[in-house]
Amino acid sequence: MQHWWFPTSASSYGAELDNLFVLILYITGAVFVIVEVGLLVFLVKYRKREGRKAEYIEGNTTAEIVWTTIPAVVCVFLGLFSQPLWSRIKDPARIPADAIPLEVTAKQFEWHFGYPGPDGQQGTADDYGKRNELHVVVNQNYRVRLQAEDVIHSFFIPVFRLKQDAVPGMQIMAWFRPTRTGQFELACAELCGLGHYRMRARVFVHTPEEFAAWQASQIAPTTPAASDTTASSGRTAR
Ligand SMILES: [Cu+2]
Repeated sequence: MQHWWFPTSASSYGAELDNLFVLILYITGAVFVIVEVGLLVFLVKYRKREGRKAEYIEGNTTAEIVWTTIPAVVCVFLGLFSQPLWSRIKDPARIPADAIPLEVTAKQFEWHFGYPGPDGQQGTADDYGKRNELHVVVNQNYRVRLQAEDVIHSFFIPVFRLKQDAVPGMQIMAWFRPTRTGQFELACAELCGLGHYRMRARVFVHTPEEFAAWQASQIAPTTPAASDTTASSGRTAR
């Protein structure tokens, strides 16, 4: 289900994560309202009044058991209930086998995307790289190997509902399948220095034909590069 107050959901698991978010919001929201209303009612009901003495209460075991058990049950339920979805999204062993590998390197303050080229394999001669532009094909699985060169960054594509820290010295896997064509935002979601606010990239979700045309323009050195500033560094040796 698409919730009107969320950004567009554009990945295979986006809608399920949104539903989980809303479920947790309903539960915690209900608790919030009950607690705040109770607080206000008690404030008024037990306010200072002439002729009424304050009472000394030592505690109420029944009440304590109830207000400990209910949150514990709710938390354990939410943990068990959400586990299958999180494991499908985050478990590296469950990344779809046909996923295309992408190398993503974060550094102050930019993103570098290493593409496997037409052969779909990383580490071959037809690989190419692009700064701050992530180009993918709609309805295709992608496997991202995330690395950071300097400090901790966070790879965040809101419309995909994908957020994953990039940690120096670690190679962290993530995956996604875009379900909507268009241009979206990728932002660093971990305060990583003075330029953090501008550490963003654009995500282009293409049709297969559009992607093929874009990829051809990246590989053929004779093709005139686009006039934007990132184009000059479009090809890097890897
Ligand atoms: Cu960053």
